[in-house]
Amino acid sequence: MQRILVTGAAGQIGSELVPELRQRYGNANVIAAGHHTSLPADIRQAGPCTTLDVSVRAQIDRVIKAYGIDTIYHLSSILSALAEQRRQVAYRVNIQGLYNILEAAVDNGLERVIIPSSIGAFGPDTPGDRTPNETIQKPNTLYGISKVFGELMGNYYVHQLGCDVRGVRLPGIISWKTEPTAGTTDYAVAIFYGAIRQRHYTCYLKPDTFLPMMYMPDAILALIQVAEADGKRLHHHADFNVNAMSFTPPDLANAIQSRLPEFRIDYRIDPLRQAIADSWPNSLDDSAARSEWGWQPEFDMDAMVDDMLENLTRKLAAPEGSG
Ligand code: AKB
Repeated sequence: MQRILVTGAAGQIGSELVPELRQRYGNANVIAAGHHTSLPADIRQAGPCTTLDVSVRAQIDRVIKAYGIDTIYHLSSILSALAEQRRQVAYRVNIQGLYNILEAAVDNGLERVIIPSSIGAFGPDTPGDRTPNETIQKPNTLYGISKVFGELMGNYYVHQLGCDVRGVRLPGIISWKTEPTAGTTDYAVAIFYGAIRQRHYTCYLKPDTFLPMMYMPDAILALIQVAEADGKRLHHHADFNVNAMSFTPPDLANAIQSRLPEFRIDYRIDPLRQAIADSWPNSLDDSAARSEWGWQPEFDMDAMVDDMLENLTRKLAAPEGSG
């Protein structure tokens, strides 16, 4: 039976990955690490939780030993837009924290470490359409540099130190449980809050910004499938492209409008996030993930929009603190 530590458990992905892992491996075997006050109530109530600053190596060792951890899903990360504004914090969490996790994994003989990468690991010189798994990676953001660092370090720990590190390059993630606010692709979540609450949204990216996106259940599926894949079939390790759907803000607005006819979108461009988005690809070639561990997303844009509107409408109608 695995004993799993999830860092960044209060974040957009962590808050949904922890319940899914607990369902598969048992509540007591999945330890959620995050600031206690920010962990969702369902996570705090259902199983073990701990506070953990990943930039302090001794804290990681303490948690691994205290809970008998053998697998880490390392999700702590400062997202792209915030990383440009808070470089020191981004360095501490995304680079120092990741290094600490890998070193702790080797020294404590862990079985496996899962580290998500991102489309942020690509840059303006990367081919933008069906970006190959192996390609030019010269990101011009601190977030992107930290993601390339994570991929290269992950592969280095696999090949030089025999540590089983795996990861997928996630597109923008759309979800209704925990709202992300520090990234570049977050408009594709915020638009649903605007549509349900005010039937209006002001988008900070230009209408022709075409980006790869994925619905949360597929992101959770990708992380768990890559973690559970047969190691003998893997030629890649910490750097699998995964693709699901791509769209522009008007594409998404039209899909929402066909369900909520009064919905309107307008635009006020944020130069910081626009520049980041312009450096990212349109879509990814994920044939390596498909052939090495059977990756296949379940949600297209229409299925995602239906599910988002249904779940977010229910969440926003519920009394404060009930979910
Ligand atoms: C961000 O926008 O920073 C993230 C990502 C694509 O990695 N959602």
